Parts: sequence; C-alpha cells; structure tokens
Amino acid sequence: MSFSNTAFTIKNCWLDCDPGHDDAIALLLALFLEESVNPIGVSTVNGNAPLLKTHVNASQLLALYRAPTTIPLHRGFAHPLLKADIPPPVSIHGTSGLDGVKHLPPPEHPAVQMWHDQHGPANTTVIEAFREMVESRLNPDGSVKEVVSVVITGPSTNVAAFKQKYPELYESGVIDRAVIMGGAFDIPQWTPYAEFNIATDPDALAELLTSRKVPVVLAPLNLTHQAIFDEETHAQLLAPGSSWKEGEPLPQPKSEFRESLSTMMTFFREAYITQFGFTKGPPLHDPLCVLHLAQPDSLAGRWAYLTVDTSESERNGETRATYFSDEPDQWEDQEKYIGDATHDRHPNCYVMETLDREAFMRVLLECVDRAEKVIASTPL
Ligand SMILES: [Ca+2]
Repeated sequence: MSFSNTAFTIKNCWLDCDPGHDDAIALLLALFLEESVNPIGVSTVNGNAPLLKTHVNASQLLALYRAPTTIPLHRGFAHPLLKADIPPPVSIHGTSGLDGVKHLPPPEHPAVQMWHDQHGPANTTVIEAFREMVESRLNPDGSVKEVVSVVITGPSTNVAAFKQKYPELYESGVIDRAVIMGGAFDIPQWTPYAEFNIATDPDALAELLTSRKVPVVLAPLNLTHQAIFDEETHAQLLAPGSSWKEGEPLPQPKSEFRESLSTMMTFFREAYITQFGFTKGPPLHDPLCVLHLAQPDSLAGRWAYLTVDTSESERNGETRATYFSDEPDQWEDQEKYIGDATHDRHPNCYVMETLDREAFMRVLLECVDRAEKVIASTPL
C-alpha cells in the first residue's frame, strides 16, 4: 500500500479546526492516513459555528471515527483575537455547524462526553497545550527532537494566540509549518474581498505571517474549488466498486458509517447549490491541508510573500500574494528565495494552486474503507 511514489516520513499533525462538514473529512484523513500522518492533537475554535458547538461537533466526530483516546482534544478560542465576531455561515453548515449528519453519536453519549470534557473551558488551555506539545519535543540544549506540522482548518486564532504568548517556542524549530485553509485570489469570496476563515480573524493570520521560521502553507479557495466531491465519488463512497452511471439514483449505503458520511456530503452539496450554484458537488476545502502532509506531490504551488488586510475597511481579510516565480515550486524550495537580492520580501507562504483531484479522491475513499473497518470492529 502506498499513497505516493516519493519516499516519505510520517508527519506529526496537530489539527486545529471548526467542524464543519469539510473539517470532518480533514479529521478523517488525519486519523486514517496512518502511513504518512501521525495525529498528535486536535483543538477547536470559533468559526463555522460558535465554539461551544464546534467543540461538541469535534467530540462527536472523534467518537464516530473511534479515534485513539490518547489524542488530546483541546477547546480553543470563542472569539477572534481583536475584532468583533462575524456571523457564522449558517447557510453552509447549519446552526449546529454540522447539520444534516445521520448516525453521529449523540452529545450525551459517554464516548462523546469523554472527548468533550477532556480539558477545561479556558482559552489559556489551548495555549498551554501548544506550549507542552512544543516543549516536549525540545532537548535541554534547545535542539529539536521531532517536528510537528500544525494544520489549521478554521480561523487561525488559537495558533496565533500561542505565538503571541510564547514566540520563542513557536519559532523553536519544532513547528515546521502552519498549513492553513483560507484566503482567495481574484474569485468570489465570503465577503467581497475575503474568504471566511481569514475574514473571521485576519489579525491571527497576520500574526503567523510575521514568522521567519514557520512558513504558512495556504490552501486558498482557488485550490479548494478543484476538490469537487462529485456524484461519481459519492456513489463510490456509498458502495465501493459500484457501477453507478450519471443520471441513476445513488446506490444504497453499504454501512451505517457510509450513510453517515453520505448525509454529511449531501447537506454540504445542497448548501453549495443553493448558496453558490456549485451544481457538480461541494468543494472539500479543509482535507487538502492534510493531503499536503501526506502527498505533497498531489498539490503544486508557488512560494510567495503573503499579506493580509487587517484594516476595518471592506477589504478586511483580503489576502495578497507576491510570487517569487512564475513556475511551480516545490515545498522544499523556500531556501532558494531567502535572501533573494531581486526581491525585498521574505518567502513566508507556499500557496498551493493545483490539485490532482483523482489522487485526492482515491485517498479519501481509501480512508473511508479503513475507518469503516475500524468502526465495525470497535463498539462505542
Ligand atoms: Ca473549517
């Protein structure tokens, strides 16, 4: 079994999320891409719904997926760093943030409660969790034992707050990148100028972009709109190996778990048809951040100097990129642009631009297969 032709090492992944239908798929990949991704922690943040709801949703998803109970779940920030809340995107994710999903373990289920109540309610909890995560990977002389990639699929508030309180730990070398779903370039967005995650907390992204040690890897809407979960993929999700043809009714689900994911995708699909006219299927934004860790060759991009508008104007949250090259770069290419005399900006962001969609859908369906087996053999 191999997801990539290139040699890879297992990437430690901390998932900071606001579930969210597509966050749910990001979590699925983080848990089941076991050859290439090692999930070491999950945190929740205000975004697709208020924090109290996204934290419940994350707890339900971890129980649904039978996640190892050794993975901590931390409750993060309920509000952006500086600015007032913007209304949650109820038209996309429903009032709960994860509406329309059948067979989720209910919030009162002991397994969900275990996740939900694992850690205290204070905002400082998530900051201290990041502190402990980094400190435990530093040797007494300050050298790094192992690195961690932070994946942020909601507003960047939690990680930015950690960086503000412990800048030396953020830049210690333990965190090798912050992979962020957010931003957009020259396409319709949540506000006239800004994508939702960034519009919600632009000051948090601005904080992360000041780092000279931890680059941002960005999955903007221009990329994620290539990750269309179409009806062909939906048919394979419901019934692997199905000979479904366009125009036919979708096949019956082969398991309760597949029905659960199917209802999740159907709610998201309907929202994208109604709100944005996406007739071929909803874009699966968030899981592309995890895919970058597992299979970077499936996502081509370019190094850039990224800025974000933090003004109180209508451009609040607008992302702007100045690229170092017209040609695709590798993630590893950052070094060649540092100190580039022709460029007075530092390469602070790898903007992912093109997706191998077929490869992504293969990975997604493989993770569903694996999760289904684990769930079948692990009673709640
Ligand atoms: Ca999200």
